[in-house]
Amino acid sequence: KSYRIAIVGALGAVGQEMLKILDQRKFPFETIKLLDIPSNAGTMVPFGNDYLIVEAAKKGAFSNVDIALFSAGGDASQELAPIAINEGAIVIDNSSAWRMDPTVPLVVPEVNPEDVDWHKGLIANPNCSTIQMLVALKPIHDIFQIQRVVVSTYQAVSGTGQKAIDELRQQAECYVTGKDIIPQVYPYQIGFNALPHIDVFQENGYTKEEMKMVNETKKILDNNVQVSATTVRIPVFRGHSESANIETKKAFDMDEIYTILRNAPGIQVIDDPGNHVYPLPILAEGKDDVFVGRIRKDFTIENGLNLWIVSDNLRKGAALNAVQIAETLIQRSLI
Ligand code: 11C
Repeated sequence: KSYRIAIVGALGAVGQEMLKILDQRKFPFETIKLLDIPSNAGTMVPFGNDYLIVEAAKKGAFSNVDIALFSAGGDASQELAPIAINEGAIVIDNSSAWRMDPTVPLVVPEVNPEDVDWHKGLIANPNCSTIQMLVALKPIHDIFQIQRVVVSTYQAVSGTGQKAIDELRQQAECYVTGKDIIPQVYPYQIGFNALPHIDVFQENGYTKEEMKMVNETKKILDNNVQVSATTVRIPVFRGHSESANIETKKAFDMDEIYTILRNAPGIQVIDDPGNHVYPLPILAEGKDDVFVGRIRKDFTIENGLNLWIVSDNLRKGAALNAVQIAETLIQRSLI
């Protein structure tokens, strides 16, 4: 069987990656419809030996669509996802619009694939920094019961979108040519800097990105897992990195941790620090796995563990996870 797919926000960084991944994974599609803002309609996008022509994302565009992959921002999702569902599509939404809605499953296929079973037309794709952390935590949690995680992130500018990718490149050019750097996307220069600020600040002093890691972890993995997050934007184009300090309820041996991580789905252990081998964002770029390294015991508490977790934020953090949710729907005979 094959399926009629739509990508909403098809010209964005994640939309383009979705198209690439459908092709690379040989997803069983019958047709692929590219939808974007009306002013982009008519744009020709190379695909295989041919082109796909972008159409306007609007009412009526979803009547011949089985699965609509949305990555056009929260406002577009809020407006168009109910229309798409009404026209017969199952929506997999990459925005944060519905993630915490109790009637909407929030799914990382390596962690909670069974949650797709109770969807009512819409399945939410989690935030990129949450996804890669949970792929690494899940196999450890299953056996040793994680109680608390203290995580600091080092996030690439592509998480913000194409305009931030352009801005970092431009600031690097200004820096080497001695021109003034005028920040536009972020409140400060991102080139050669680190900004402890991703998304808007909440009343509790944390940013929205930090609270996504806290709340999405509870919904996806386990309501009893406590997360304390500090999210930081760094001048990397692609690939988010995370330093996670983990406290488990049950005692573990480091050998067990290595074995569990090496055998877990979606994880590649890269850990030979003596030979300078550890996960790096430039090595994760374009790859599907979550890379885990710097695996070491935290000797300051009884059951403590430190991990360095890196993944391509546009792939596993967004487009790939969304396509894997679609594959999960097929595997579980839900479509
Ligand atoms: C970033 N994590 O790196 C964000 C991007 O809720 O889907 C994704 C925001 C989201 O800036």
